[in-house]
Amino acid sequence: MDVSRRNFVRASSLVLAGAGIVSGRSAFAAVPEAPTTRSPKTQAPLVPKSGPDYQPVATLNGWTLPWRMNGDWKEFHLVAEPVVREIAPGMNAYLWGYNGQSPGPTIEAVEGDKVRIYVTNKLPENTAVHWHGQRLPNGMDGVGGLNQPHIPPGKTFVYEFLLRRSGTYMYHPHSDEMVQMAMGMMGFFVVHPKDPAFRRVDRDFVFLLNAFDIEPGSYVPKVNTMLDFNMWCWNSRAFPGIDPFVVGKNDKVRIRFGNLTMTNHPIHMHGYEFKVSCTDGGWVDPAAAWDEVSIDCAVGQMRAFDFVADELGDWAIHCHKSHHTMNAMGHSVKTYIGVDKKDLAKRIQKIAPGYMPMGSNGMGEMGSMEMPLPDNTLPMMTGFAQFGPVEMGGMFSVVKVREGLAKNDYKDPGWFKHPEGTVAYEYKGKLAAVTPSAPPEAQSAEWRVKDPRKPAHGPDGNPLPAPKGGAHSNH
Ligand SMILES: [Cu+2]
Repeated sequence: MDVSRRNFVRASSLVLAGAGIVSGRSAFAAVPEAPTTRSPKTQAPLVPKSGPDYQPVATLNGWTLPWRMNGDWKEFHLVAEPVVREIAPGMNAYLWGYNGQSPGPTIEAVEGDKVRIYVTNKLPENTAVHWHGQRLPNGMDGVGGLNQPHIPPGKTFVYEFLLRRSGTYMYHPHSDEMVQMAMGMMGFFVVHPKDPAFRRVDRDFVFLLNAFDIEPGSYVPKVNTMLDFNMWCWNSRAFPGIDPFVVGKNDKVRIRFGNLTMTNHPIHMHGYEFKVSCTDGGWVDPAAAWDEVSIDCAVGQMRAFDFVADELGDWAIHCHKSHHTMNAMGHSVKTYIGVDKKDLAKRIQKIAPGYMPMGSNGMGEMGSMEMPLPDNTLPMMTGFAQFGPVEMGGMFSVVKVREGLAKNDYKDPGWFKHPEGTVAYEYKGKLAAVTPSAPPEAQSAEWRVKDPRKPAHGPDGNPLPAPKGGAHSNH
């Protein structure tokens, strides 16, 4: 595990303590260590070395927070702090998070555990942590001012509660909440069932949906944005920076996510139908679950769905709002479909070398462009796979189903090797002439430019002819 330690308590004490070998509490520092990581890679799930058995979750481009046992308390230490997060190769964001990353590490424990969570505030302002979805004493609910004093910079607060229900939860600030969530502060919280067999799966993936508004060429999110975000992320990563969901053939798979953006996200997976198995309100009775291929996740909600991975392949998984599978710069671009801009491009290139016209034939061409971009900016549509540019960004990844994977092998297996005769192919025979359905003027737009200071005359000095019926003109 790619994790460094902030203080002198060694990783091994986690294991020893859990196994009950260390008995004297004086062996512990007063406050448990706060491990930290700089890596944005998906780290190996943290298999429990003691206590009830469970299948640990894989946090997409993230990790699980190690803990120690102190008597019968499971102790964790979160540090709220500024972090640098790689959104995808080529772009870093200056965010706020926990223990070196945004989102913070996943907290995993078991139904019936007593958890003690230390929270140290290394931010320049107050914070507080709310444990979204948990049943707990009111004073542990983490709403600054309402349930507890805010945690001032430099101070450490302690939260203690019993995990009464297994399920899918998250944590996030409830203190200057808009700013702190816009800066990336959030984390997943999974409570495993006490009965190791209950709703058990072979692979269990978790991630949070989050969004940022980061101007191309800059590093810090604009925190007052309400709707017009330009980076649509899973665990503060955007395609092609989001790791694949690697699963073995016939594995029982669970994918869980929570939405801490300002809009809803219909999450769509190709190749399978699935059943919603859990929300932040609890487990869905199997008799009440129906088949879906997309599930909408509203703001502040969490959803988990289950399926059996019996179809091999590279299956896309993405938000179905098409603007959410795009990176910055995609939203304010004018529509130029049907406009031939070659001549215009040549003229602009005289004053702005490197200028590229966008989208005469749609914007798919953007996916393969090597266009000069401001520093620290991701292309709007990008990513390559075995058949060419994928023309995506934002909330997009791939479920890679392969034969013969070892139990906890999450390594990217590369692209799917399609059996012969199972890939869409070009028809090379003769085709009858295809008559276009649309009239000619709808197939290529005609633009006329009028100088408002002059009468509408053509370059020859004669009045411009009336536009042909239906043709677009800005006269
Ligand atoms: Cu979306």
